[in-house]
Amino acid sequence: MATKNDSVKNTLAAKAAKQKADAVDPRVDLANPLGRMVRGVGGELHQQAEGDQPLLTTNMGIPISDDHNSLRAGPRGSVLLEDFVLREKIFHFDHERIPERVVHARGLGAHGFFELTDSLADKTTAKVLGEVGEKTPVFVRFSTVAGNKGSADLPRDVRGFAVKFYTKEGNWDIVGNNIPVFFIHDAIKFPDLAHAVKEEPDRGWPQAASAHDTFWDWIACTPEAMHMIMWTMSDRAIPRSTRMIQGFGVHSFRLVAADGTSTFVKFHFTPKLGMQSVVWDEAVKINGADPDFHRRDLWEAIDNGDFPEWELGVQLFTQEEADALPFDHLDATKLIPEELIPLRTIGRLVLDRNAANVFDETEQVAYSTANIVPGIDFSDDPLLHGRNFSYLDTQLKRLGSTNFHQIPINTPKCPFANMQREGHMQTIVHPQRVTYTPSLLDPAGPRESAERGFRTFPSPMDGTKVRARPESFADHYSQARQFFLSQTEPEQNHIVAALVFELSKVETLFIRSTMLGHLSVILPELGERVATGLGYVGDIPVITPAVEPTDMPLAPSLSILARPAPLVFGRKVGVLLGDGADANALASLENVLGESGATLKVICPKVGGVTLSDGSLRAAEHQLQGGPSVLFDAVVVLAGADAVARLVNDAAAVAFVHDAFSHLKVIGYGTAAQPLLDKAGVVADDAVVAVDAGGAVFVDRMAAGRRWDREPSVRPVY
Ligand code: HDD
Repeated sequence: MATKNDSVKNTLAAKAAKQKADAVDPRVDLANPLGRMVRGVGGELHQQAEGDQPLLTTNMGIPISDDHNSLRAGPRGSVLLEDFVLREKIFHFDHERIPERVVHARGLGAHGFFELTDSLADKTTAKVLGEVGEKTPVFVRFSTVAGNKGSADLPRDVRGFAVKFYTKEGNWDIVGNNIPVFFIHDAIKFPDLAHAVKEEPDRGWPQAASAHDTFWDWIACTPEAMHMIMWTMSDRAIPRSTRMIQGFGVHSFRLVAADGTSTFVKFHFTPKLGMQSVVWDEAVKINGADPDFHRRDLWEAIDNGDFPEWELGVQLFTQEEADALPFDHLDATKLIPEELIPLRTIGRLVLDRNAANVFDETEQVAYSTANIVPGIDFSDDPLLHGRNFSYLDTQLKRLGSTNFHQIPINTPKCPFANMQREGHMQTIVHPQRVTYTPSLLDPAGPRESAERGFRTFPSPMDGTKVRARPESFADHYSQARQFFLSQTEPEQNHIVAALVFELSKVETLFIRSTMLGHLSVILPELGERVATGLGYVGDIPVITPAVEPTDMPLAPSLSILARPAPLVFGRKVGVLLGDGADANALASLENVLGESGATLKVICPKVGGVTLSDGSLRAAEHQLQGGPSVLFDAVVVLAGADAVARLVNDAAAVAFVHDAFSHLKVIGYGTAAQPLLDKAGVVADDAVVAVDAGGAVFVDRMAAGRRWDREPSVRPVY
């Protein structure tokens, strides 16, 4: 838990100043007040200078005299085919959409940098991991998986965590998730998984939800998915913010040193803000109140100079250590607990610049697990090999050309040269005569380098061609059990509740019962609790696993709540104000929250604001209907007695307080607001805090997090 001094040290202002110094080589100087890129006479892009307003032209550069009226035969006559200005404008508009990603369609992205703090030069020749202090530009895209591009930000789903490092030796991508394991261990099953979870094709729903028959049908037939199911049913799948999720490379990769030795590596990003999730009822309501909750949160944080940061940690292990593990590290449905192979922190990832244009950058960015640089190599994970094929392939479909690497967000920031030519949308003019190697005609042309070029680690290979799974992948339940048992009690309750919710949406009874069979293999008590929650009558079917699960040591690192998190810094407090609200209490709150790095947002019955006790006017950021408490980490109610009398009869005000209580949040209140708390059913506990005398106690209580032991009194625990 961060101390108060830590938080104070980390005020937003200090952080912003520090990060300003950290900024690296942005492609576009956004300091330009006009913020617009224009083409110069030679076609080069440059920032528009003040007073340098460009002519509105067609794409052919022809100046436009009237952009609002099409060419007509008389003011009331037909539109003429001759109107090339109209034709080009509509033509371009008609073709604005490109296919959305087949999975991970909804995403949000930002620029930043990776700074190496601990060298791995003894393990890898990759410069990005060798030179301490080196800052490598990055572009990160977070995403949900199942939903379409226009879906909401908070379905129960995995979150994509894809990082493109623009290194001096080429682009290196970690295309990871916020969950360290995957549903399957062979890429051949991926289209089935995606088809099962996406909306059902005969009816077109549900959107962005796994709670339906086809998903659970497929899961019930796929025991290897059980470990991942424990994760997706946990609070990991409903994060409070993309700034508060971990990111995992999932697979084992190799690091290859100058002397040719190889070390296995797994990559973990851990958020500085700690991990935090919402509760399910909150997620459901946030999706309605603000479907852009996550993208707004990230955008605003970066815009305010509160730059999100992650530590990059690595788990390093040799072939011998891998062989000694009680499971196969090449199986992507398994993880290596930090308790078994500790994380070594080697750097920090900071996001300090929002994408300038969501389509140009976030939509067009093309990640691939196959993008690795010299000194990093693949392991023999079969899922990884399938992915390496898939990502290149999908970009051609999505972006329409083999030249998608020429789209600025995908272009390496280091020199690149080869003999690949032509293709749709070629934007580079290649003046060379020689487009092949070897050649005597062009001795200065690009040539390979045995020394600097990428070399595959010469791992020995043999075997008979076969379609088979290794026996070492066959234990599908032990790590699922380990995950469940490593959670704190509230987290276990949430997994049970999520399973009850999801399986209650499944209409086909034998899918429900088969799932109960699997859950009982994971842990008999888990199967029983979910059966109770479903009101299931009858015997739970017996499922015989290929390998009987074993009890693995508990791994607290798998829990969110067991890990320390600074729960005030970077959080938002919603203050519901009514006329006559105590100006001193508000000032104290604002002060102490500001010092702790939290933001205060004012909600009033009318957006114009309220008159405080000292006669001053305080405007609101949200009108009450548009600012429900689900949008905030903690809430406060301050209002004079007359205003409270009005709020008591406003359902939105009652719901504001009631929801905050049932979402286990810390509630601050001026004593005049007590009738509203009573109407909302608030029962006093140590997370319901009077703030008349100042905000210090409120902030201290916020640092302790949600009041989990309130939960059994507000919703059933099965
Ligand atoms: Fe994938 C996108 C992560 C397995 C095929 N995947 C995609 C993205 C992320 C992941 C974060 C979004 C990238 C972006 O923001 O543009 N995928 C994973 C992880 C996996 C995984 C962590 C397992 C460890 N994926 C996986 C398999 C296949 C794919 C097994 C196919 C064989 N994934 C794709 C894709 C996507 C994609 C169809 C859709 C859009 C894209 O690639 O660029 O190729």
